[in-house]
Amino acid sequence: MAPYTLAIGDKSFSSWSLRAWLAFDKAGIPVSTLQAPLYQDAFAEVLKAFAPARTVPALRLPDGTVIWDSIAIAEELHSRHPEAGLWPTDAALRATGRALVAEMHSGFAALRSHCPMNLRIAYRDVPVPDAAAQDLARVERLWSHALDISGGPWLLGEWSLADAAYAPLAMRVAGYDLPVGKVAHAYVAQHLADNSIRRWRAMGLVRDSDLVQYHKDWPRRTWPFPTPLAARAVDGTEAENDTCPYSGDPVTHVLEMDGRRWGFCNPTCRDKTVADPAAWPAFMAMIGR
Ligand SMILES: N[C@@H](CCC(=O)N[C@@H](CS)C(=O)NCC(=O)O)C(=O)O
Repeated sequence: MAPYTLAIGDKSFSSWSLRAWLAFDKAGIPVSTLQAPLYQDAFAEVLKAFAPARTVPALRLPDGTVIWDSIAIAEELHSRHPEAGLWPTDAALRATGRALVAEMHSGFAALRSHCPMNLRIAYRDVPVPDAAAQDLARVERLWSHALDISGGPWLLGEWSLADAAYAPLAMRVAGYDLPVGKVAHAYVAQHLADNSIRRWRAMGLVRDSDLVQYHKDWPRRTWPFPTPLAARAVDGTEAENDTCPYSGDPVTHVLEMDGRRWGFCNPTCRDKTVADPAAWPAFMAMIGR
């Protein structure tokens, strides 16, 4: 059992949850997640154990203390694990990062409500009202500023909590095909290639419901993540490996890829791998790629 427990929302839609989870994943700090389903009675039920939280993410520390806001979670994690590199050691870059995070946390309401994060459906020909366009221009200005002083490829050079904060905005630019310049486009591509976000998305594709509240009338297109390696779920338990690459438990569910069969200890582990095999280092190491 991991010492930290993080309550999150539906992975396909909960942008604040993604930010907190990314901090754990990038720092390599083990965390148990509890999913509180958005717009369902079970949401409040799950959060009862995280009082006084009323939104996700909410984090329970090993001593039982609850933290109910994404910035507080990120900063507390950095304080407890300064060696994890969540913020750069360079003081000027770190200060810039904190300003970036603060503006994300309190800003861009028009853009966020016009284009809610949806990692299941991507759109094209999306009209951008003035207020959202102004937000988008400001985001580009901030990204350019940070990338200029750090040299990239992440906002502060190496991946940091600033990139966690802006990951959902990068997903909006990609998912709604929003018009941005070359620098922002390259920064969005950096997120799309990132295995942490791809794993989060793969888990959401497998486990989440498709919430119609997030549907838009605009034309749809394929999500512009890198095309996943072709794999499919198959029946039976026959596989080249005896134990699951993630848990070490016996194989019960199998996928086929390039004519070879690989096994996992439950359908979720198998299906999240089928969704994007290359995003899972333990699987790729097992198959020797
Ligand atoms: N300021 C909060 C915002 C959290 C938030 O609004 N989370 C949304 C999900 S992404 C939520 O819990 N919505 C459910 C609700 O408001 O009832 C943070 O940074 O953590």
